[in-house]
Amino acid sequence: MTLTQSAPDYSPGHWRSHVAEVLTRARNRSRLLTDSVDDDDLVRQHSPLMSPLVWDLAHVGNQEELWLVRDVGGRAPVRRDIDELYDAFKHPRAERPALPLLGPAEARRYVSEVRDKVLDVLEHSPLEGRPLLQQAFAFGMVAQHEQQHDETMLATHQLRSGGAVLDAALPPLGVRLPAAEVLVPGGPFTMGTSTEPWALDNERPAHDVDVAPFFIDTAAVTNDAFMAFIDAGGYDQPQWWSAQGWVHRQDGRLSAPGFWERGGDTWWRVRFGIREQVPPDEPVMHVSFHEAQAYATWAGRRLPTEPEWEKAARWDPSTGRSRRYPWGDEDPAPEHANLGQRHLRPAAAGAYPRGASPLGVHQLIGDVWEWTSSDFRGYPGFTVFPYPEYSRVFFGSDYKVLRGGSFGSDPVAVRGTFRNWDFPIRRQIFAGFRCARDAQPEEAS
Ligand code: AVJ
Ligand code: FE
Repeated sequence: MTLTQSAPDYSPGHWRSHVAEVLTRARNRSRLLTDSVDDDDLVRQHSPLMSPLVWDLAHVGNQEELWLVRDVGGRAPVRRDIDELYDAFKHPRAERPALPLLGPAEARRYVSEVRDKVLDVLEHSPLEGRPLLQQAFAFGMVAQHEQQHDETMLATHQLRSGGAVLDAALPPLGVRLPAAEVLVPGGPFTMGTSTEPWALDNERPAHDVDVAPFFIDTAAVTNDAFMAFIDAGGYDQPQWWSAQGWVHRQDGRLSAPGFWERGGDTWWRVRFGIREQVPPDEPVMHVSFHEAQAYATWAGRRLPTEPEWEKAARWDPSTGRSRRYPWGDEDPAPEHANLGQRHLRPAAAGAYPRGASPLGVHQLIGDVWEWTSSDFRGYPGFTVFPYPEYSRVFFGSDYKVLRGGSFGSDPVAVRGTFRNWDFPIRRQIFAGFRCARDAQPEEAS
């Protein structure tokens, strides 16, 4: 039995205004992230793991041109000559600074010329007919793409050296949660979606998955808890690490999360150009999958699988239905989750009581991406849409899935079904984790 939400059925007029809003929000953010540094910082490579910010900017414009100006709009190319430069598969990130890229002023002119044409295409498109047009899918895909690169650019800001250029209010304070973990009863639930209008191909189709009963943490693992692992010698004890994880720890000489430094008997961190004491009750972040897994093993627990994470986030025990978000079917609002770069850090546990799932699991959406133990693979019945380079080429055992989005993820680019993935050694993304464990038979009801 599959129970899912019915497809929102909106008119082309609804989609036109919604698309204009999300595209504008994405562009305002791209501008903030690129106007806040000087030209030298825009063209420089702050880390071999990242593109120069000016590459991300023009790449966003180029994807928008390919999908919305040329494909959806059927219009003449703006700059066919630069397609190759901004094709992520032609040039790995480390090579990008040496390419004859558009300079900052040219890149800004290019993206705004493309945007002007896209707004005209939007006005004239029927937003029905071809699958790419239905429910404005291609526009939603492009808005999500820009926001994904904005989050990547935010990670580049975190890696750049020099003083602070970004500023934001503090997130709401944490509130003590009634329980550290909750039981998720066993049984089937509906994973993925066939109805969410802007869900990407890897989130589809909806399918039932049977999950054994398990416990999951009500909040992400904190800096304080992670310090206990460090203090206990966890980074020096191979028994907590997988074989691959131990190689990663040795090669990287890891002894603490990324951006942490020891000063006397205190841990400090640099966060967007500000050096500060590591706040004990914030979720730990800038840990690799391997560090997350080692912590969980040391704690006598494990990472949740991807189906477990999604069941904890979406399954409503009173109806048996899977929700769009932990709090229900409404789009994220500021009281639900720490999303959209409104704050420049994750919030402490309990800060978003309105965003909790029916079972009482908090902050599954926003704050930090959460590593799961699952490889990134297509769901049963997966079909490429609209291009294999978004998801399919990454399927396999090289990548681990992350769920839920971070404080740097825009609401348009996160859902209960949204799947992110990265190499298990990656630490520059805004990722943390929560732990899970099997329920024993006597605990399982
Ligand atoms: C889904 C975040 C892994 O940034 O590599 C951006 C998204 N795909 N441009 C990435 C993406 C093409 C992707 N992630
Ligand atoms: Fe991209």
